[in-house]
Amino acid sequence: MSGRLIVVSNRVNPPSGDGEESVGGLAMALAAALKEYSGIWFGWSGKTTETFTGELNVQKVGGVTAATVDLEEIDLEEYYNGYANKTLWPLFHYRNDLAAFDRAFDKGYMRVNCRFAETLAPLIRPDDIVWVHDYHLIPLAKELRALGIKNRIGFFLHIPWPAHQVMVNLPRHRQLVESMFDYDLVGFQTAEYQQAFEEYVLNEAEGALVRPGLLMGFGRRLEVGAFPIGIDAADFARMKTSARARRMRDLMMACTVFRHLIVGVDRLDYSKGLEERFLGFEAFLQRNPDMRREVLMLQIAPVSREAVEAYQEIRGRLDALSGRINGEFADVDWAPFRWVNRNYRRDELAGIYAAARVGLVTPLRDGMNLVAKEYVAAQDPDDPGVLILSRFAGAALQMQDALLVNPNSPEEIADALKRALAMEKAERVRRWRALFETVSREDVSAWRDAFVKALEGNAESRRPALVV
Ligand code: ADQ
Repeated sequence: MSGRLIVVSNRVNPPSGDGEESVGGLAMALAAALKEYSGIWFGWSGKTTETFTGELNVQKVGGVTAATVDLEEIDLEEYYNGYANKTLWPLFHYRNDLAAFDRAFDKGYMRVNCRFAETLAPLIRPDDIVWVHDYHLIPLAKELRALGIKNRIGFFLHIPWPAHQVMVNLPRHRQLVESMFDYDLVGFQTAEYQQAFEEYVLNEAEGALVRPGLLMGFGRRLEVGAFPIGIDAADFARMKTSARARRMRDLMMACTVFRHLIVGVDRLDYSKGLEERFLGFEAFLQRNPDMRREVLMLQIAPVSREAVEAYQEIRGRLDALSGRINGEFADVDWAPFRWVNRNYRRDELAGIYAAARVGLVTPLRDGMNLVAKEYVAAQDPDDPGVLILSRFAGAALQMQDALLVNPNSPEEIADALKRALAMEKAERVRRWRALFETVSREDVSAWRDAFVKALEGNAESRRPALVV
């Protein structure tokens, strides 16, 4: 690559590199990408000011150049908590019932995308390529083009693209999708989401599929593709043998002597299927009295997006449910369930995964799900645990050797738990090897390289809009 890579995402939070990284698969993946190429990571600082100044703060964090800008409180309300997390997130995760449609959110979203573009544009040099991330910034390319930026710009969506009939619930859905045609390349996590996008364009935008990966719509052309994100598998493998990871593993082993640990690790989010998962564990305990004392379930779920009501509500329901399960089954010397709402260092998480006989990953919808991949990467090759995975996680397409379940069914989760706990070592090893092979091969570098290559290879595609 001759120029630089400019990565743009809502938050800029490069990991410090000491294992104490922040939550969110995105941050990890982007930092890995930027270390490889020289470049800049641009986005919101996480701070608010009284009035927007557009002042840039540039610093090096963990080997990555971060350029950040502060936003106003109202931006946070309308753009971040509003349009991004109260409108697009629920809708794209098939929770139309939780989606709020409010024109003020819409305006705030457009305003922040415009502010981002105005602050970013002066940083862009002619040879740079720009890689924009996620649902917060869909119209960014349109704003950059309006300012005369002609560079190659790609967009990657980390969350699902919903079915056509779901997408049309969004007021002004056409404007939003049309703005995606200002990118040179739009990437999705899976071929399924790509197809859903294509179907929308064919039906709503007088579209046509010119060839696989090349779409016409709104009288313009757009390259699309599926780029499943992975984890930094090599780094994870190194981390799992670290002293801290081993200490954590030993600690977990010590609290589960004669028992099997079942682990779930998720941001506290209604898309992660936590209620159904808790009910699945409860059903397992109810139906298998002889196995009750043989298991401990640990669910780690740090709170997120606390300013959004739906997140406060689900937390309340989960607190009650975890209390009910322990109240129902615990004994004086034993409780079946541990519910923990804090963050852990990544090396500690690796140790926790390693100690768990079952990784329970059951989102109702998930763009990819990196926890499933981390769980696999952390296992002992000679005595690995079993991954139970939702068929509605993007990861399920690559991880067919997991026990795949319908996350809406607590009974199916209970059955899968029983099967996982009874699984012979030979089968566990066979399944794990296939999973580990995929997780190692299709890792974060493969994802990044495939996307950047596709975006670069697309150099000649900025042609004048075609009128049909
Ligand atoms: P998320 O919805 O955040 O990501 P996920 O892919 O599972 O979901 O990534 C979560 C990350 O946070 C993992 O790396 C995990 O280790 C970490 N994490 C979770 N709980 C933690 C805790 N208590 N302490 C420390 N770390 C914790 C979005 C999309 C996903 C998509 C990713 C990447 O929703 O579908 O896979 O982006 O594209």
